[in-house]
Amino acid sequence: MNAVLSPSAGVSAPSWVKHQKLIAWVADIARLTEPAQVVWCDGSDGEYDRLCEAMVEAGTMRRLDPVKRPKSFLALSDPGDVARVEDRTFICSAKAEDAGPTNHWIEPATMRETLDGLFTGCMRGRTLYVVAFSMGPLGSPIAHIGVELSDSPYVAVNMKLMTRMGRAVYGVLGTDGHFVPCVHSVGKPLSPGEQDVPWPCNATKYIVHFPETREIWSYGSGYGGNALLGKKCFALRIASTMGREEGWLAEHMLILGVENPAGEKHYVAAAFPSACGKTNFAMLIPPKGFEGWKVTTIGDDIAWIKPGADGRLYAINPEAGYFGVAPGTNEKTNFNCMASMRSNTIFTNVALTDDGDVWWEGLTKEAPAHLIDWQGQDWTPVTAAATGRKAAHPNARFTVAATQNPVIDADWDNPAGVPISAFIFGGRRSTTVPLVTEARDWVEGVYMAATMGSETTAAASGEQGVVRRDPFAMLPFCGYNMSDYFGHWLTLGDKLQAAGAKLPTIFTVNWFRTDGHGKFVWPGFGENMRVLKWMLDRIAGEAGGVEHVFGTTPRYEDLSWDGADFTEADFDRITSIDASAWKSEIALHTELFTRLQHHLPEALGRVKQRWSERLAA
Ligand code: SAT
Ligand code: MN
Repeated sequence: MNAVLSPSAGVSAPSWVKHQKLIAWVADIARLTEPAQVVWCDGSDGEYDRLCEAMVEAGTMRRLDPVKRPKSFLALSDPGDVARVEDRTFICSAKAEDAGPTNHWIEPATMRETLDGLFTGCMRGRTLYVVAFSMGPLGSPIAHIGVELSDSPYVAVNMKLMTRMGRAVYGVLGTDGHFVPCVHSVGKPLSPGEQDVPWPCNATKYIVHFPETREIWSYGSGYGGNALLGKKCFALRIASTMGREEGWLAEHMLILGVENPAGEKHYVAAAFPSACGKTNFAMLIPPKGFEGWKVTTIGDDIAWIKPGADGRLYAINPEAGYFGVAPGTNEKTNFNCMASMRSNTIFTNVALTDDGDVWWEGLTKEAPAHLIDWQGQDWTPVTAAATGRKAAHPNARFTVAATQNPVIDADWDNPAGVPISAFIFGGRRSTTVPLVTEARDWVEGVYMAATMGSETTAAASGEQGVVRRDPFAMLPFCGYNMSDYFGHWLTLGDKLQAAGAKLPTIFTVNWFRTDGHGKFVWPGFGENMRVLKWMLDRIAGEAGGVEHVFGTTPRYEDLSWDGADFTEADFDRITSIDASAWKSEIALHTELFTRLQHHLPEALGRVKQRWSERLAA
């Protein structure tokens, strides 16, 4: 760690920073934001420990019990800063139509004026941390570099767990390498002598992207994707625009490896909206009856995918850690995740037990008799039953380095990436959408992904449980016009097919259908392995299914039920296709397409036409 006490005297960078433009930019931002000091993070363990210790002293984090949860911390956020703020997220392209109707657009010059006002002096009394990070394996041809300037030490330590961060990155950057500039402030300057609060933030929030200049500015929030700018801001919103220009894909997808007992291995990438179980799926443990099968994790949230020389699509996980939802996670739902966070973990907005450990809803069947809840208040099961108060916030998170995952894939850090055999798209739908469907071809697969709907979750602020269209699970994350994004997928598919490549097979899944009492019918978690195996068998041409209007869905006998007791009646309940529900569903597709009609690829309209005709027949 290298501190410079007087930014007004210029920013003197450590000797390992050789990039003059970067140094000049840091000086510019320091002049604008007026921090008390500038610290160039080297990414070392010592620096991490010092920053954590300082946050413990400041009351931002508390150290958990060193035996129960070694080297782990709990941070409780401001109750007004608990999730991504989609209504405060802006795509400031030169033209409104390039942001498209699904993004909030503000004309760039106007936004720059607003930001100038907000950022002037906004870091007074605070430290500006210079956080250089690589999204993807250091030096990988699929990776890209970002530099986040943040006045939050919580951001600095989370970035250390979530990315390849610090000194080594400057080696890759050299004297003139490209980086995405990311400026972040909690928006709470301190006057001389002013006492800081444990979780500084501002009621005014702006999460701003300039796709043309590949810049990110974030103000007012210290939480998750609002503040850890490598994640959704860079790796999805900015990267999706880069991918469109350069012929690759930045997707809201986990990547997992699956190996059968014969040692044959495939990689699949799967897109689900936030808080729909991507981390659980990425760390799945094959159930009884699947002895000899192995599932390994490349990534749990984001995939960057580029065509290789052989025409296949190769994926990396741009991140190096997990920022996962804690509530609902337990030894049964995700054993490997629980193992990952036994130590070296930062928890945010979970509850604190009396013996210095953490707890959240769903961790154990019975809640402890007393807790300190995520707002720092006393909590007991009795008062909770009366008031409905949750001990942990529903969007409470853990941050942990990927290397803590016992089932991390051997190639997770391979600069070349891993070849993708299948894409899976899933929403959270209590009705209508069957357990699994294989698309007949790339275009129909793109259609299915484009029209995906999902019930909203606590990952974003706003009403929960309402169905919204969430194309490719990218609705809040696409940095440009959604219709152009569909077009990009179609064009890439055409190009690869024309070159003779075999494209990944596209599937859609829905783990979330409920019975008449609102209970999930499909057990999910490890049992999803049965669906995964069916997909791989389909790719190998070895599994049956019934073709219907939208593609192919397995019959009961097409899945392997070894070790399971799932009845055919239940299977029918979650694979049945109700023609009248689908007519309404298609009407919602029409609504979506009307909204997205500017640049909407005609091929998608043709698929809808074909399906509607078949449904009517
Ligand atoms: O807050 S994050 O964007 O990092 C998490 C999520 O919404 O998936
Ligand atoms: Mn996500």
